[in-house]
Amino acid sequence: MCVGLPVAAWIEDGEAEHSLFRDRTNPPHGCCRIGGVSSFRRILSRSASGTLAGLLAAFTALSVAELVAGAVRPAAGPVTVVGGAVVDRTPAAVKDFAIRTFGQSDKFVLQLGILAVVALLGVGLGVLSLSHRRTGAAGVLLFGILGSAAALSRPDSANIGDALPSIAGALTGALALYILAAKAVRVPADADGAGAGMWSRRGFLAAAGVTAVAAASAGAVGRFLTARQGQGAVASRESLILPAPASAAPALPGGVQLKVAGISAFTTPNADFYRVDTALTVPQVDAATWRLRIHGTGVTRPRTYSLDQLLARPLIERDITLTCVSNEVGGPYIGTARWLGVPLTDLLREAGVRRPSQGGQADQLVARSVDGMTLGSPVEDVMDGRDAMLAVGMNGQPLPVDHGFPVRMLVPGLYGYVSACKWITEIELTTFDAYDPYWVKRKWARKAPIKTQARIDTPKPFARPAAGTVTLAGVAWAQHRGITRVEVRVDDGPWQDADLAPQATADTWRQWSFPWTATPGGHTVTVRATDGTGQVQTERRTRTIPDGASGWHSVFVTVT
Ligand SMILES: Nc1nc2c(c(=O)[nH]1)N[C@H]1C(S)=C(S)[C@@H](COP(=O)(O)O)O[C@H]1N2
Ligand SMILES: [Mo]
Repeated sequence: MCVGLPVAAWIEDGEAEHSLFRDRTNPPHGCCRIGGVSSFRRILSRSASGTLAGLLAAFTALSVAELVAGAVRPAAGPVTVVGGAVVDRTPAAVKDFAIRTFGQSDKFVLQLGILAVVALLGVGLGVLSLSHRRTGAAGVLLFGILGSAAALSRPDSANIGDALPSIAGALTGALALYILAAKAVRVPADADGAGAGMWSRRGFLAAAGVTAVAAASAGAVGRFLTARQGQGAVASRESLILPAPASAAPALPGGVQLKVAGISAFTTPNADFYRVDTALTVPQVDAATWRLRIHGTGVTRPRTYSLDQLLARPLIERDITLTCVSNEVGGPYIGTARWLGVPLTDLLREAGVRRPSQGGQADQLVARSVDGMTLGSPVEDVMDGRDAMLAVGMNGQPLPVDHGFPVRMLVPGLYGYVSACKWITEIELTTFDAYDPYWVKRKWARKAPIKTQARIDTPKPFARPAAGTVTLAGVAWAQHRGITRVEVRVDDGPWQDADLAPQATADTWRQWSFPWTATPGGHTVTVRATDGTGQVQTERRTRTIPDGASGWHSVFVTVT
């Protein structure tokens, strides 16, 4: 290595590379021109500059795309649209695995994965572009075309403008790669001595630095514009004043919340409420421009409502427990909130819709969200007198943006994926024969009433409680049928009745506890519930797909 040059080692390597070219015509001079080592350094140095050029080109492409997306439509950004396409095509088993492994960070992990793939592609194209500059740049453009195709095929894609972010990003990225690759391979024609090589290397580094700074600024401005687009939604949410309900929620009976450490809160705070959806960027809906359209088969009076029109109607307030079909036995995707909303049956009746059992033509209600998600519910269930609603409030607050602001649907007793459309904007009456909504296209069941389940909240699996009285406690649910009994079994012993907290309503979960006289050693405790129809929860274990997990929850503990 040539000592004495005040630059980083890999720049010296670059210098060695250029010197090596000259070695063919000039006698070697300096200190480190031994063939094997130098050509190794040369390759290393070439791949280092190719790698850097490719990474910067990818970074430039994504940042410019985010900038344009921020100006046009944030949801049309390449990471979001490609992520959305991946989510839509992910087989149920992989999705289940992702939810199990990464929980609610699954989307973050997906985005990191996409960035990693883009970085790798960038590196590949960067190294390629050192020898094939045009091909490298063309490669970037090709990914731009793929990105814009993904953008245009998203269900919420409104117009051709959604292709712009990917196109603009790819054009800039390709240009950056072309220029950087040119600088990276340039050998000064009349170079004489080590200095000239170093200067061309400096030219590359300077270009790389400028590119990095420009790309980072574009990305930052993009972020800023995206945040500003969301402010309309945030501001309209903050200024929304919820009307008082015409029909308030029945007061919760005293004691619905057991005083046992480690048991779930009866009412789940909004911040702790589980979230399950396919949205990579949460839809930011401005309440002022939001509309709900009701139309379709058997609708004699199609109508479109604004939020103010909905809020002017008599509202109901109800405690309802919502559950996700992807909840494993003992899983966390369940929560209870006090919801405020417009009774859905009233709106449907006004539109002329009748239940199928009363001669109505439509047996499926398809709800559509602003991001193109579709969820289908049985019209019979929605209109059978239960408190199906278009919710605007959650625990005294306007709906949080994550939970569907400004309006979401809820049907007590049905899993979320067949009832609980967030960011709803359209209700279409149709038939189960005529239309399969999003999850049904992906092999989930057309109809999915919530299965009876009991969960042990405390003790936690593998806990080591002290011998003596150990309080087993948890929740049980069978929405719209209610819970009438919970039983506990220790190891292979007899089933014993747990103590039940009062039932708030048939649409909410119910807490239970059991004072267990625990003896030292390993024990398995199991719980099962009986619903309001007298049906005992089945022992048969099923997977979550196609219509929800069944089986008993048990926990192994070691009593000390
Ligand atoms: N627009 C939209 N609504 C949706 C979904 C979705 O992916 N997109 N997921 C559904 C599912 S599977 C469930 S379980 C509930 C979850 O509601 P939460 O996130 O408020 O808990 O929302 C439902 N509504
Ligand atoms: Mo769900």
